[in-house]
Amino acid sequence: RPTDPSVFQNWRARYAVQRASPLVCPNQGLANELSILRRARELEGLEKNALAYERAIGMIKSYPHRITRESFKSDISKLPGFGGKTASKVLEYIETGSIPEAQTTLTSERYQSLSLFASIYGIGPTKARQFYDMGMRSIEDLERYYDVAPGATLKTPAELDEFMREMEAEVAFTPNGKRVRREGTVPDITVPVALALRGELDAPIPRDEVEEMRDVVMRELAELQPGCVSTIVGGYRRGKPMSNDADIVISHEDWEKGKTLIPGLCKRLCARLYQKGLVTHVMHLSGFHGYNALRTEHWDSLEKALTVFKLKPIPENPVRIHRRLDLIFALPESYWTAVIGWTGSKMFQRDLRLWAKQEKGMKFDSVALTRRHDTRRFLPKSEKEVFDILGLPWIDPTMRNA
Ligand code: DCP
Ligand code: MG
Repeated sequence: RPTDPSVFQNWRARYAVQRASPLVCPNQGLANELSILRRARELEGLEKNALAYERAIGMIKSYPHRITRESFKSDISKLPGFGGKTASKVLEYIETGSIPEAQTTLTSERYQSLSLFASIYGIGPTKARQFYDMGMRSIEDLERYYDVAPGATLKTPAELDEFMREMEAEVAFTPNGKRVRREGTVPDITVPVALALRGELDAPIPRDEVEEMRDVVMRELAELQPGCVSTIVGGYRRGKPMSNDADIVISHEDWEKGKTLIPGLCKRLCARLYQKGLVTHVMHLSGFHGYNALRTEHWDSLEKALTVFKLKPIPENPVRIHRRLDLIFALPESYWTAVIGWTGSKMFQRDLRLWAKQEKGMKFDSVALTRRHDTRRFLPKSEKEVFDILGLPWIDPTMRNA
């Protein structure tokens, strides 16, 4: 279904969900420079400031012409969010082809260390600043701190084995309602694993490998539970030629049976993939409610597994490396909101929530679309239906790169 033509004309609109935002825009150089400033603010914990830049970048991504001195004056300067500071940066770019502050930022030791630290999965801006304040500057400093040998081929910790055993036990026991295992009891292995595997996890994943990962996962899932459906989401779905991870949203084709078949399945799939050596590490599991998960009236969330995955070597592809893989399980009634939420971009998703709340009196998130005044829940049967309910023109995933 092609993008509604009106959204290409709609570049003045306030919400990113009203505009088409291609992966690469006519002013990509400017967007990239502004992104450095946005990232710098984010790393410094200046959230509001970062968001202001992100909004401005989003507007620029939807502008269909090259920005010149003239079009800046007639169009861009009139857009929301292009007041004093942002406007002066855009003007600098128009005059010189770069933004001086962005260039100084790139060469500053602080920015370099903070962005290096925060490039490790599991380290956010706050932790990165703490490390910097402790005097740490390099990856070697991080390795010493976490006691990870350089270039270590990390063995899965014994705790993880124990955890996976427990997990299987729980799955076997829950139908009797005997055991509840609470979240958060697994040791947090995220940063040490991400650090040890960083050379591999840093490498971008081409589209055909993302597809291969999905095929392998779904083949294993079919052995556990026939009739499951899936959509590859994230940057892949927005058309990125290379992704930093693979994100897959999974549900069941049968709207009724899915309500009881989906809960608990994420864990069982993880255990199976782990036994087969396909999932090598489980960084995080969430959205589980013990055996409550099987009492569907209380099951109102998504089950997520953030994992490290490694395909088996094949003759055509003898060398395989570790990849980040996120699995998201949704009940059929949550499937399309989950697909939209996880397709992103982050900006698109944020404005979707805002649009729903401010313009439609609704609440959108990855789990459900509801009307605020009476909490009536909509049950969309397609992605298009979600857009229709929200009164939005259809935007193809490849035009959601705000
Ligand atoms: N998302 C979400 N909730 C989270 C994490 C992500 O709703 N807890 C959404 C926003 C993202 C999308 O899911 O746009 C995928 O997240 P990624 O971090 O994987 O980002 P992308 O897939 O967009 O890019 P890439 O993975 O290539 O870096
Ligand atoms: Mg992704």
